[in-house]
Amino acid sequence: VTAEACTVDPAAVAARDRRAIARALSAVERGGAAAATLLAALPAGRRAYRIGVTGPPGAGKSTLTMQLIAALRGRGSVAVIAVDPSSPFSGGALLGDRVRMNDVADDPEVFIRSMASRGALGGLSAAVADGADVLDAAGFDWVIVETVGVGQSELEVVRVTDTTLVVVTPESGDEVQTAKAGLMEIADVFVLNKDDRPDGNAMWNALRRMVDARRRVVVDAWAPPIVRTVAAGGRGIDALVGAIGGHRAWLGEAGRLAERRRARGRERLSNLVAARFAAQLASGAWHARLESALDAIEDGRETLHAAAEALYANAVGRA
Ligand SMILES: Nc1nc2c(ncn2[C@@H]2O[C@H](COP(=O)(O)OP(=O)(O)OP(=O)(O)O)[C@@H](O)[C@H]2O)c(=O)[nH]1
Ligand SMILES: [Mg+2]
Repeated sequence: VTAEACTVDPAAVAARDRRAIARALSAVERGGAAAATLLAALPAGRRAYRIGVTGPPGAGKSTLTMQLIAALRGRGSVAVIAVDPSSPFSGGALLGDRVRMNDVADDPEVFIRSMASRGALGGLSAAVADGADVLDAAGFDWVIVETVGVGQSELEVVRVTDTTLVVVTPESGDEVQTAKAGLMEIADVFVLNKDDRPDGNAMWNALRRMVDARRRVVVDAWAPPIVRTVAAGGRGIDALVGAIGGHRAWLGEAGRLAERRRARGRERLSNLVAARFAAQLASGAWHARLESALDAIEDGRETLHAAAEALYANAVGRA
C-alpha cells in the first residue's frame, strides 16, 4: 500500500491516533477504493466487544450510551458510532447531570463519532461494520453502535453487534406492538428507559408477555432480560451492565459468539466479493468482451449460455 493510494496511515490508526481514526471513519463513510485500500491495510484480528443500542427516536439512547461509556470505562476503552443521531453528542445539556460530554471529551480512551445514514441499507450496515473494524483496529475494548428506529434498517445494523439493546420507554406501546416480531428478533436485552415516568409497569408487562410467548415457541433461545433505567439520572445502569455481561457469557458458551461472528463474516465476505464482480462487469474491459461475445452470438458462432460460461470462467481465472 503506497502513501498516495491511501491517505490515512493504518499504523497511526493502530496506534490510536485520534485524527487518523477520524479520517479513517470519514473514508469509510465515503466508501469506494480508498476505503477498501485502507481497510485491507489495517491490522487483522479483533477483540472489541460490540454493543448495539437501538430504539425509537428520543427514547434516551444517547443518554444511555453516555452512561454506558462511564460504566464500561472501568473495564477498558470505549468507542461509539452514532448513526444519524437527531440530537448529536455535543454540549452538556443533552446529557443530564451525571455524565457530561466534557467528562469523556478529553479521555483518550473514549472516542465518539457520528455517521450519516445515507445510501442503501446494505451500504449503511457495511459502512457501520467497516467503521467498527476501524475502531477495533485502533484497539478499543468496547464498541457501541447507536441507531435510531424500530424497523428494517436496525435489523441490518444489528448484524454488526454482539449484544443488542432495544431501548423503549413507557410511551412506546404502539411502536412495540407494531414492531413486535422484529424487536424480538434483534433484542438481546430490553431497556425500559425513562422509568421515572408513569406507566412503566404496563410497558414492563407488555415486554414480559412478548419474551414469555417467544420462550414457549423457541426452545433453548436466549430470553432477553428487561432492565428498567432512568438514563438521565443514572439509575439502573449497573443492572444494565450486568445484563450485557449475562448475554455475553451466554454467547460465550457452546461457541455461540464465534458462530454469530462467523455468520456475520460470511455475509460481509460474500457481499464484498460480489461487489468486486459487479464492479468488474461495469468496467470498460468487460464491456469490450461482452460486445465481442454478442457479435459471436449474433453471427451464430456461439450460444448465449456458452458465451456466459466462457466469460465467467475467464473472470475467475479458469480460462
Ligand atoms: N425523564 C427522562 N428523560 C430522559 C431519560 N433519558 C433521557 N431522557 C431525555 O430524553 C431526551 C432524548 O434523549 P436522547 O438520549 O437524546 O435520546 P435518543 O434516543 O438518543 O434520541 P435520538 O438519537 O434523537 O433518537 C433528552 O432530553 C434526554 O434528557 C430518562 O431516563 N428520563
Ligand atoms: Mg441519540
